[in-house]
Amino acid sequence: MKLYGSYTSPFVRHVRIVLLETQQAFEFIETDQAGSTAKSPTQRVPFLEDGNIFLTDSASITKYLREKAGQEFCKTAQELDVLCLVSTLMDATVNLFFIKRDGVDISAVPYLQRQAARIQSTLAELNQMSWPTSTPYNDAQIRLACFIGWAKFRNQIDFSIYENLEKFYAGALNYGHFIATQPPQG
Ligand SMILES: N[C@@H](CCC(=O)N[C@@H](CS)C(=O)NCC(=O)O)C(=O)O
Repeated sequence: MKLYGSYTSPFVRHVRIVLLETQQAFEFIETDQAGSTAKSPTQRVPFLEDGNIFLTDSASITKYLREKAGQEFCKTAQELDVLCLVSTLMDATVNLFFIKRDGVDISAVPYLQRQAARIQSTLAELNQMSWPTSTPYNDAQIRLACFIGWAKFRNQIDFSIYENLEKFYAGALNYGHFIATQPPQG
């Protein structure tokens, strides 16, 4: 099984944690933008090859790996909805990060302002939910921890007003597979 990705992507980190949790052997192929453009129609990472299976999104990859290991992926519609909220948040924040890196002033573009507002309203909603402070974590929770780790690593969000999320993240920092997959420091 080959996982294509980067060590900084929060989407890829979620998949790497699932691989560690389910103890499945895999080859990690570090892939930059040129590599994802050449190999995946989404031109994004992660993507996964397993024999003749080819998957292009972290959610379908996670479902595949859980089911391959005899586990469930998002047991309820509610858990799936929380995972979708985190995915939307992650997608909008990563998108703004790349756009800002290209030198665009996001305050000058109305749709990018909408993206920024979506990030804040989703964070506020997630901050009101109840989150565990230790393992076991479900996939929506693992994904949220990956998002917060990435947003801090890239200095994209000030979490000081999201106390509940900070508390959740502090707990996740004690989780072995989360520690083992952190983005390269320095
Ligand atoms: N929906 C995708 C999103 C993946 C994604 O946005 N990956 C980012 C890295 S964090 C990427 O490859 N971005 C490159 C680009 O947008 O060109 C998933 O869940 O796998």
